[in-house]
Amino acid sequence: MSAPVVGLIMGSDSDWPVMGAAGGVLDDFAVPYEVGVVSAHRTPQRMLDYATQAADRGIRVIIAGAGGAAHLPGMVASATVLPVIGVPVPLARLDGLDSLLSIVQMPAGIPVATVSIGGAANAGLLAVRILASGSGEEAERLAVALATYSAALQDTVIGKHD
Ligand code: RP5
Repeated sequence: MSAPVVGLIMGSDSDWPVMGAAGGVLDDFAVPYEVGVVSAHRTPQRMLDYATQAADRGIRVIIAGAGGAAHLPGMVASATVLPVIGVPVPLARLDGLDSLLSIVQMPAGIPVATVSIGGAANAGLLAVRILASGSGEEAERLAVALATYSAALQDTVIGKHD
């Protein structure tokens, strides 16, 4: 078992039905990852510890999902220099617009790559792309796998109405 290179975290276990799609993509690309519940509001010290220690543990990309007052991705991004991908999790009220705005409106200097509301699969793919943009055998393997994935994606639309 390889050490995890992606940290997949969320504000609550209730986010998993959405965030699981990111894990599914990472599984598909055989990218080792860890999963954890880290809440900006309920476990602030745990969140800071996670963010400040992740790089030293070998994590290269963090995917952080939260709903409502979704401060987790931004707060984590403020305490690490790792790339952070934010996933706005839709809750019963406001359909995730609150989550989206909480995550996307970051002040200059603290970037969070925000995907669409509920867009955890794209968060997983973006993490794979970030890892593929590096150097070395693993990056090359992922680049080839992404090219294969993209080619297969074309087949899902081409010829459907020809
Ligand atoms: C957020 O509050 C979590 O990310 C979750 O989306 C939302 C609700 O959490 P629970 O009350 O279901 O634990 O912090």
